[in-house]
Amino acid sequence: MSQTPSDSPTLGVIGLGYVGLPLAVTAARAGVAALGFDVKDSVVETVNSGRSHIGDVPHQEVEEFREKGMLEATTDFARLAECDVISICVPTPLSKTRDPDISYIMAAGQSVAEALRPGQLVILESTTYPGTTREVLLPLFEDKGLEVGKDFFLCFSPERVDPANRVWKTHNTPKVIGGITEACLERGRSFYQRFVETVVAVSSTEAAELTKLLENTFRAVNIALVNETAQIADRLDVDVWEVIEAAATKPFGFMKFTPGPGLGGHCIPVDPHYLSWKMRTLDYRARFIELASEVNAEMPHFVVDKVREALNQERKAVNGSRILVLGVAYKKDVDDVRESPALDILYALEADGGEVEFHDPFVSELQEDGTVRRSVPLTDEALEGADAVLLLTDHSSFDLERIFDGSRVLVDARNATSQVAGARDGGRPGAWIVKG
Ligand code: SAJ
Repeated sequence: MSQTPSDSPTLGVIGLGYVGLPLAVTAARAGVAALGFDVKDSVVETVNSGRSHIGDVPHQEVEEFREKGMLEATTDFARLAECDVISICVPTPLSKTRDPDISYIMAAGQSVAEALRPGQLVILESTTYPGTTREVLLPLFEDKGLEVGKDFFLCFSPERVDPANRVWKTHNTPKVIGGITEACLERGRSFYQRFVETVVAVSSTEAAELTKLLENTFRAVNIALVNETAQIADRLDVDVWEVIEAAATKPFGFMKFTPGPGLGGHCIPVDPHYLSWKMRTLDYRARFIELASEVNAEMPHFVVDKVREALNQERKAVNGSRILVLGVAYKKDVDDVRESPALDILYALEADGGEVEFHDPFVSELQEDGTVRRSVPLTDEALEGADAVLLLTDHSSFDLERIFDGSRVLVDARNATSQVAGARDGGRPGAWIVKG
């Protein structure tokens, strides 16, 4: 690592994923040397070779900061002692029983505790339940005999990365931060102000933790609302997307969300459960979160029923039919299939005897229970040979006219082909079964 100017701290980033790597390169761009820590040798080797494994970070950015000696990656967590600021950006998934799994935070916290030295500022960025910073991380550090707010500083600042978002990046997305003490908050605020345009201070780490969970619960609940509206509209034979577009003309008091095949990603389907779990320990039921989860989980079944209905109109059963799924990523223009509802739909159709293939330009293969499925090329034969084509992820690169014209039966779970359907004889814009 190059010797950074004494007035510029070295930032340690634990977890070089879709949050950590953008954070590291954003800091490096502002002249803050970044030392990335990851448990995966492959990630460390990729970064140190000047390449990026994260879609939102171009290779040349990693290469540039490597060459300038402003970015390095390591698996040696003892080097945390070199860092003046340490940001923890590790996954916070759910366990098999859908409870919070903070094992990654605990592991990172242990590593930080072992290397902790006076003067360091530690910031937890991973989304977690209110109380984690104070109840889980702080004791690990105080066990070292150091005093928070005096010898070391501890904050929570939620990450707000929206994968594939071309407008809102780490540097221009307002950053909320809360400290264990006022001195902690000041250290955290002044650090982020070096490379984040807007820093929003709140009064505690719990307030910052709950802010993030409100943001993502807001999305999960509103997505569930439009998904329920979609099921209501379907029973009323009304085009739900037309209704949503009309409602979105209201210049105040409404925010547009769109129905889809369900709720995917490693954040929105997961984060609210951290809050509902915490509330159960405080003998309170977070009903909106639980209800939203139920409604969103209905959508894969709703879509499978639409495929069944579309085939039935052709006097075919799912069993034995060839079904081509277009897009398995959890949302457009990303390569992530975590919690993707497309997988539930694909496996359900297979369980019903469907001969299912998928094409996704971002996802080359799926591995499930030892079975590997590979993305097939989107050829005319693949489209015409399918008894039903099912569009689940509306990647921007999809040629929607070709897909519509080449399909005998087309079920569209994203209303992506509505315009094409409206311009074609027999097309049904705004329906789920847009052709056939
Ligand atoms: N979805 C819908 N209808 C909508 C919006 C989303 O069905 O109107 C679906 C998507 O297809 C996807 C899921 O919900 O399967 C989640 O989509 P998302 O874009 O809300 O979730 P993420 O995980 O890609 O990113 C979100 C961030 N997104 C936005 O703010 C737009 C943000 O909430 C967080 O910064 C991020 O999760 C995180 O890390 O928490």
